[in-house]
Amino acid sequence: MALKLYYHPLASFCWKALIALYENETPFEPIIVDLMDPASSAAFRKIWPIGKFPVLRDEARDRTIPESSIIIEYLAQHYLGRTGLVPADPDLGRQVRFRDRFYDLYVQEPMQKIVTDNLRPAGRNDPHGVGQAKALLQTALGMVDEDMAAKVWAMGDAFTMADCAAAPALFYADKVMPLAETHRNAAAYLDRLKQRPSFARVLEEAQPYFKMFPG
Ligand SMILES: N[C@@H](CCC(=O)N[C@@H](CS)C(=O)NCC(=O)O)C(=O)O
Repeated sequence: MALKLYYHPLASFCWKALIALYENETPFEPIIVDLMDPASSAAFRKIWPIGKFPVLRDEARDRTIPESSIIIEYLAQHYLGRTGLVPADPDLGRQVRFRDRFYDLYVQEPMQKIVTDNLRPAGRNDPHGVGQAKALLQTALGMVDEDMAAKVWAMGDAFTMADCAAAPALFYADKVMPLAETHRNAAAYLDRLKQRPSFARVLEEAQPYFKMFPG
């Protein structure tokens, strides 16, 4: 198998890469990394010393591709399928990349800050940082709600990398700040994402691991 994906089925950034792979039914070998297991973690750090996943390995081209957005760009470039994910048009491409950045930096990262604070040792919590993350998440979700008032997907009718980023970001944001009552358009968008077969498959595969979620 040319492509290998190093990932964990519960990890939100890994979901981005999985959605892109499943969208186009791109064949790959899934390699689950268990960061709690010293051997699995050490083996993974040999591939990517930063130790964050997802990481794609393309044996055919002898390339190691870290970072979820870069993985999706790489797939769009070398393993193009029926869902383009990153439009070739420069202006549309920039808009997709902006929305991808928006969901990663202003939804997913503050959500992670809030969730991972629950994993800190007793007495080492960061209430100030969590407060800042909640305020940023609130602002970002308000913007998503406005942006999604009249669109099916983040870019309109076409499903793109921006939706790959939005799906995990909104799924987990909804766990820490429920959307249904306050952000109806964002909640409806999340429902559409959950029904998209690529994301539905990711969620189904994550089911056995949800008990590990520190919410
Ligand atoms: N900017 C990176 C972020 C990757 C990231 O934060 N991954 C998390 C899982 S969702 C991770 O590896 N966490 C383990 C750790 O930080 O030790 C990307 O887009 O791939």
